[in-house]
Amino acid sequence: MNHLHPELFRRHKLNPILTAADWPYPINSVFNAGVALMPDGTTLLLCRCEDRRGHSHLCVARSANGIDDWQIDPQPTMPADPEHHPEELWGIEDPRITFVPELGKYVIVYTAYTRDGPGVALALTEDFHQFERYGLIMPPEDKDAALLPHRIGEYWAMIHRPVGGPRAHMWISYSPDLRHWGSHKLMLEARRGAWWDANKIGLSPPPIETPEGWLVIYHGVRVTAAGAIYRLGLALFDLNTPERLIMRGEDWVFGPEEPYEMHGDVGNVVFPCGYTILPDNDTIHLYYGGADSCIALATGSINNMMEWLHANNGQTQ
Ligand code: BMA
Repeated sequence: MNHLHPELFRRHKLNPILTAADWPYPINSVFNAGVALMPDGTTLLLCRCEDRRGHSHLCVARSANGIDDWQIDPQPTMPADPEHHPEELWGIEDPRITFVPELGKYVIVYTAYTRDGPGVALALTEDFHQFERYGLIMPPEDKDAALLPHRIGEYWAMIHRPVGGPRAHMWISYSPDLRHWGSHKLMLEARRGAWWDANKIGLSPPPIETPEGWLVIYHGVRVTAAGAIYRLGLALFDLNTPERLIMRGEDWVFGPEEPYEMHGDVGNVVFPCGYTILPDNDTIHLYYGGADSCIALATGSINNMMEWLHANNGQTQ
């Protein structure tokens, strides 16, 4: 790691690891996958697949090493269900998965594309075959949500990104039952002006629980004359009061550089929705969508991210 180019994340040499060409049925693109490490060590990606209508559904891909030899479900694993869930009219997108020991279940929080814009929906599963939907838990416009893996005091906590004006920030809300949400708190504000994370930010994968706090990888959207650039930054939040910011990095730590990140349906986008943490409890496999067209893998170290945050903390607006 050097100061100018802190290579916090290393791209895998097999990138992109999944594209539409790998799919057993016709799709336009595959990107922005939620991730779960299964009890047998298998990496499960819950991939966002977009069809040629432009609507997305979710499909499972499994791999023993999390790198190659993906076994992809022969048809959509979790298709949108607009008949029973009108909020899924235009598809479901960008899942974030949290294993919740108290429930013995995976909680999937995803974007439901309603006729009034994207909202946040929640479903539970034990096996990624059957899904129990709770429906819309945050009305539009809201997305980029993930559940924390255990209660904070008595309440479940969920990070999300409502849009109510020209700037969009990260919020956190609390619930006694995963259905009813309140005590909404502003968690992290988009910066302003020339910053890489000016005006619009959002949670990327679920936060990582560390002894020092919740380590959050978030995306910032810089709008330029040539379009938007999606990059990643780091922040740390208090373990017991997760809306309390402890540190925020100044520089972005990962951005589009490779052709599969710069060119595709939406160029200049890196968009992770999940990771696995390896048995050393430090190495992370970060899975991200590249240019809304493929899935790629970058590896990193939680300790290195923490060290970098300590060295690059700056809460400037
Ligand atoms: C955001 C997300 C992603 C997407 C990105 C770039 O709004 O919701 O679905 O990867 O835009 O198009």
